[in-house]
Amino acid sequence: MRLRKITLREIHMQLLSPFQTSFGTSNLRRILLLEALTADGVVGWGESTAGENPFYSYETVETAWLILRDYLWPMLRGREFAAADVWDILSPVRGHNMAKAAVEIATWDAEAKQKGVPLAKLLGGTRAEIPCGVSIGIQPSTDALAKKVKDALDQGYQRIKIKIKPGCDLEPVRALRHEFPNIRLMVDANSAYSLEDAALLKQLDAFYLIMIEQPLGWDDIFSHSILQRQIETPICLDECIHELDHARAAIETRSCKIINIKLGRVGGHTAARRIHDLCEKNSIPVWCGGMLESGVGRAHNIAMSSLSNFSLPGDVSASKRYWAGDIVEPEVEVTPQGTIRVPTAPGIGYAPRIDRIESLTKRREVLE
Ligand code: OSB
Ligand code: MG
Repeated sequence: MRLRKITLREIHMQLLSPFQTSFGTSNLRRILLLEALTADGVVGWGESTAGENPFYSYETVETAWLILRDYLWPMLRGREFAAADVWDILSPVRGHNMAKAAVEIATWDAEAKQKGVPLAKLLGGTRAEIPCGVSIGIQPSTDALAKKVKDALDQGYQRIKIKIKPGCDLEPVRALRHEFPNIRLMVDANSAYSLEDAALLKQLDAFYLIMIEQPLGWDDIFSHSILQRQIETPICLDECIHELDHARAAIETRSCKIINIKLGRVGGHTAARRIHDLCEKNSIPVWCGGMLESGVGRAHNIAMSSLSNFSLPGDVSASKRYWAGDIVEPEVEVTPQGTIRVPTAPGIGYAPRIDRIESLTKRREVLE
């Protein structure tokens, strides 16, 4: 394909309730959406998962915008390529994977639409439905947390993840395990601990969690290898895995037993698939993480989750958990069995609602 232009948009979306992690609280999402128009008139949609602040990763909406406009678009402009080539074309830019992913995933949507096939199929996905879990932020009280957990279980979600941070870890986990002894439960620390906390993290073993996600430094694979030798709970890496070599290092050093793949963090579908394939060869199950995405990013997550080694429930859940109204039609819905049906329409299979997107747009730039 050849791209005629790309349009960058910043939209603002209010979360239905604040989302608190060990690194901060999110209320209003600023989301960079990218619309790519091909020479033959097909439109592909992408979303950067860059945050409002450089706290989860160093990227922000501002850095992603700048990198897309000044570096990534000039590398693609006027060129003929397939979606599967984009990751390698953009490789001279080091890092900035969330910026890269925004345009890379849009080209995959466009190519699937050109071919008239669902994106999941173009990527090689084999699942008709994906298993879903929820990620529940830090709550003001244990009672509030237990209520959120119960609501999610009532809706059918197959796995519960709660956020933890120092001072808010053993107690909520103990309380939940007491009330829900049989559920698939896990915790996510978002890098809030250090190896000095190993004894405390070891106490989590008593609660047979299915995993602990990213307890230590955001780019410190080595320390996780030391911690994993000391605890029974499987470690899942999120923040540490930015590229294939990180996944290889984590597997070889036995720093984790599970990997969370996020399209933004790894730079799009091609990079995600390479990590997926490497993990599959090494019997490391993967699951799809979430970044409080709009329906566009969520649709891409669903397509990616249809690949065979996404065998654990991910953080991909229904639109209505986040937004009063999503920007795609239909909204993303979860079945009573806690699954999402992979759409069968061409491309991402959910139609962006242009009227709604326009009304949420705070900034726009067209690059030709
Ligand atoms: O660590 O998985 C994370 C949200 C923002 C930044 C990091 C994370 C998260 C989540 C939310 O856990 C997952 C979701 O989109 O529901
Ligand atoms: Mg995480």
